[in-house]
Amino acid sequence: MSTRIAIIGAGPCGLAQLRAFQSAKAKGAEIPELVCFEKQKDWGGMWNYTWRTGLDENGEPVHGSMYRYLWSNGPKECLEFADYTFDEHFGRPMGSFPPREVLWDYIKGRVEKAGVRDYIRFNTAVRHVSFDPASQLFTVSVHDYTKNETYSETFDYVVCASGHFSTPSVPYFPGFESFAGRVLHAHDFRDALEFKGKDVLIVGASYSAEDIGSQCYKYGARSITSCYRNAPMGYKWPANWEEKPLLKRVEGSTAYFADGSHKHIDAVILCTGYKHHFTFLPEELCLKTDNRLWPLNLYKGVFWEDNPKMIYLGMQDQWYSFNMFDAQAWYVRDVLLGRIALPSKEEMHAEDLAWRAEEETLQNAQEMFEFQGKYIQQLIDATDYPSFDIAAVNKTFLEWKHDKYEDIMGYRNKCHRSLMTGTMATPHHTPWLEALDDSMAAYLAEKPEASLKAAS
Ligand code: FAD
Ligand code: NA7
Repeated sequence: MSTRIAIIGAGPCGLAQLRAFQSAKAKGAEIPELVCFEKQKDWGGMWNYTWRTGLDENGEPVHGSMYRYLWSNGPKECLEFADYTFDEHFGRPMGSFPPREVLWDYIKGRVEKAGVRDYIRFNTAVRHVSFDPASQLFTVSVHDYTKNETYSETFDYVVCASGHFSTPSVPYFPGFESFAGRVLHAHDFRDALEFKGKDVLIVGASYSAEDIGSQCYKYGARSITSCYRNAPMGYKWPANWEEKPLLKRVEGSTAYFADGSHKHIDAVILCTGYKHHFTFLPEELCLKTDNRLWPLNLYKGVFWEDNPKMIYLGMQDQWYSFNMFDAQAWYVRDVLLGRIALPSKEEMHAEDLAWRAEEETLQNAQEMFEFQGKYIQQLIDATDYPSFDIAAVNKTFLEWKHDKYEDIMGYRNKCHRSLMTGTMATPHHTPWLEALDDSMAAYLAEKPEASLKAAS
């Protein structure tokens, strides 16, 4: 029987793995049999928006954490695929921070061109994975919701690409059970218009806090109060946005903070991050980590050291995203094709620990994205993934960070240059704060739609 590889998830990581193998096949290599299991009905992972919250139509936990009106929070030039550029997909320059639907279209364009959809079994959730040391095979048990049928198959390798921004991390604060308004986690946030005219409390101080608070501001919340555990975000917020130290408790509609202050609030949005959560994996194969740049026990950030036939993609906290997933997927492919040999377990672990030691010295954002860039460089140097100028991507990240500190509601109006093609982004027709329609049609239109112009 030929070598069989199970890929769990058809988000950007799972699709990167399929594309990596397909590109080797296109160059004449013999590739293993690939089966990608995806519990949703379509591909794109997080970028495939769902209005649902809680359980999906099959009773599975809803995967999606993305919300309406979400625009890229980093420059698209930093995540661009090196083998499929924005120019190739859209045939024209555009802004640097496109809305979700535009990026979803871009992700889909590459895999449609590669013709890898037939490898994917949609509407099929992975329920359990086990490994038999005697046969050296994995058994993967899944439920196919189209046929309403559970079945198992055996594989030589498992690539876990199920994402790690889906299972919410939900802290408790005293008084929540009797709070007068709504308490929700960022995972269940869908439409900022729900909070129009309301006093919103955001707990957390990272990407979700910053962006969900900005969404609420943009779509007309009366006030935003964000509170932090360790350090404030420290941007120049609009007049109706205040940063406070951590929430202590709520009573009725009043929130009390660690500095002794209190404030009226109508709703609490917990932007408190996500858990790496793999209900389908047994203890001996299960990655346990918090959200950080160097999770331990993964050689090259991907191979489970105790059993390197078990592979994880995209488990790091992300400055880099799509092109990092590609770098990982190409490297994994070349190991699985026998082009790169893995060292001994001891050597793998020593290298892993050295990366972790370096990660622990990182002091600021610049050092962090440079660290991740160095990691990616090492991976792409080992494969035929098209090389790109990582130092220049790091420079773009730095400009973006600077732009955010200058103008947190305006950084998305800035334009950056593609490091793949040299194409300079062009300003979007409407400043982000005024662009209320995030559809791809509105974004790609030459001018704002008449109805929106009339409304402004
Ligand atoms: P995912 O995109 O999460 O895909 C995982 C896939 O696995 C899903 O399709 C899921 O259905 C499937 N799956 C999970 N469990 C199972 C199972 N048991 N069986 C079968 N299938 C399963 N990144 C950026 O670069 N720019 C941004 O602007 C940005 N914004 C973000 C905003 C939000 C709100 C969130 C949550 C994330 C954002 N990200 C952003 C990060 C984003 O997670 C990555 O861009 C990317 O989607 C990660 O890809 P992935 O394939 O690892 O995971
Ligand atoms: P992150 O980046 O993991 O950040 C989680 C935030 O939540 C961070 O500020 C944490 O505080 C805070 N947090 C976590 N637990 C608590 C408790 N118990 N109390 C208070 N604050 C807490 O997750 P995000 O959702 O922001 O971003 C994840 C992805 O989604 C990212 O890729 C984005 O692009 C979208 P800390 O700063 O550690 O004190």
